[in-house]
Amino acid sequence: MKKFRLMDWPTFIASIIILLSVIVPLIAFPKASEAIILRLNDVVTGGLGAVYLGIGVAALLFVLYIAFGKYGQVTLGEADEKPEFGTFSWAAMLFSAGIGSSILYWGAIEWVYYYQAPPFHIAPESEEAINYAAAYGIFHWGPIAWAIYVLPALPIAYSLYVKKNPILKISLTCEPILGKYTTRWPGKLIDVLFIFGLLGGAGTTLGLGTPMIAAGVESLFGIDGGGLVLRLSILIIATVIFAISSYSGLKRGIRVLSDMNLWLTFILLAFIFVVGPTIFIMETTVSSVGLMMKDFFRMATWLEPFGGFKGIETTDFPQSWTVFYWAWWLVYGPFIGLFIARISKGRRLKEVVLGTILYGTLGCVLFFGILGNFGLWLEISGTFSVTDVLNNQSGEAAIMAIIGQLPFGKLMTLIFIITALLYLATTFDSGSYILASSTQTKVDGEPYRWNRLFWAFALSFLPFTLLLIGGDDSLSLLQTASIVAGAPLIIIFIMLMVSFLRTLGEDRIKLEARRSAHKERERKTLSITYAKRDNWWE
Ligand code: NM2
Repeated sequence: MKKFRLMDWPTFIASIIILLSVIVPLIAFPKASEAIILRLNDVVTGGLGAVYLGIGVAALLFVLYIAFGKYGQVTLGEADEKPEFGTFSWAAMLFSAGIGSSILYWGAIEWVYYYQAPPFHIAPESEEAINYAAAYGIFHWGPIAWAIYVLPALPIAYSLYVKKNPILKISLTCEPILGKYTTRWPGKLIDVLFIFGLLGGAGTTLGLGTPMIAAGVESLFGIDGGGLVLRLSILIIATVIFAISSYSGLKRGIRVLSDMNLWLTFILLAFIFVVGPTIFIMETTVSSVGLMMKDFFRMATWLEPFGGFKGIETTDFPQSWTVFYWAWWLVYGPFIGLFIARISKGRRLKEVVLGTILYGTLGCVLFFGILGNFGLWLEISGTFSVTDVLNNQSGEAAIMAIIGQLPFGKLMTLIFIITALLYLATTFDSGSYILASSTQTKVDGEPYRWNRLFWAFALSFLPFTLLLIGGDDSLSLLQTASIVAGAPLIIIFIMLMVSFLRTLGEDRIKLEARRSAHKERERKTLSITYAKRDNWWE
């Protein structure tokens, strides 16, 4: 059968088995499974907390080393190649690919959690708590997060444009370590773990995004307690949308959707900025960026090891937040890495690293600065108590209450939920594309349609189940999906770093050998070029 010829059955089947082995017990024994999952969360975040934070710092240091070290000037393509996309559209694509509906969720209410249960044993709702409430979100969506995204992009892009391997599988990027095992079970295991990771990350995203859109629909039409049925219907509608776009490979359609998305986002943020407390927003954003920079390494490494000793309180802040976030960014890392790689042809490694970190962080700062600080202002100015809504109802109700406080509240709610839906669609359209590619031995033009369609639905299985069983602790349950699925990604990231250094080193040695086999003069030029950090590899 022509439609199945290029399938990588072991990877495909193993991924489905793992997915089912999570979903079936969840449906069959919801209560017991929930308890096990939450326990797993404690074990992973408690036991691997230091490893997660370590890999975050390591990712940042690694990409900075690539950017500023001797490889920074390596061009992804021919030596004199110019970037395929202009910097503005590159930055815009990078941001909208890497960010999904979740930034609407957390951008709006992350501060509420930190305000009520602050880090560093600060008194809740105090002035210090407000400072950190505004700054910590920016940290969790800041330089380390984007370093986790850009790290996989580097070896993938290098392999695509310098080595000219058409690569759509993460295992192939580990070839320098795996050698002939790349296409055998170790390589397949890596692909399966990547797939499992992405399914977990998608579980978190859809599990948060769906109730948020449902809450928006409820507030728009004044229905109360649409509840589970409404949520599940919205999840199904969202899935059908990205199944259709992924099936028909509507390249142009998806581009139109992304453009629309950027415009809607822009309108939303600009509107809040102008009609909201503009000066408060500006001042708080600037102060928060400053506080984040001042405390950067403290935030990046804080794990409260002394909690429980000498009566010192344990808050679990780092485990509930920083570890969760790094896991969530990790599971999306290789997926977004493929995308960043695809749009970065002709750029230098240094530009890719610094561009991603800078523009990515900047975009998130705008979201948290405008959307988040508007909510914060409502709260501390006494205009409207967001904390009340969060504590007595839910996170998604709090988000909609914030948006509802704006002039033209209904219209803004509509824009907000359309934006969220579009973000989900664009994220998962490309998600199913990548999952389909990862389960084929080769991709002939595009992965098979049926395969793409399959993954579009498979992406929703886990969130569907989680929504179904999610009780009072549904946030922890959703966070756990990323945290547990993210653990194996730590090893993959280490392999990516080692592989990439090895490839760069080998290519450099090969190049030098080739050159010294030529003339002595070449050699001199090389060292001069080297000194200039020019394009030595060509
Ligand atoms: N990250 C950016 O919006 C999304 O859920 C996709 C989520 C990793 C927290 C990405």
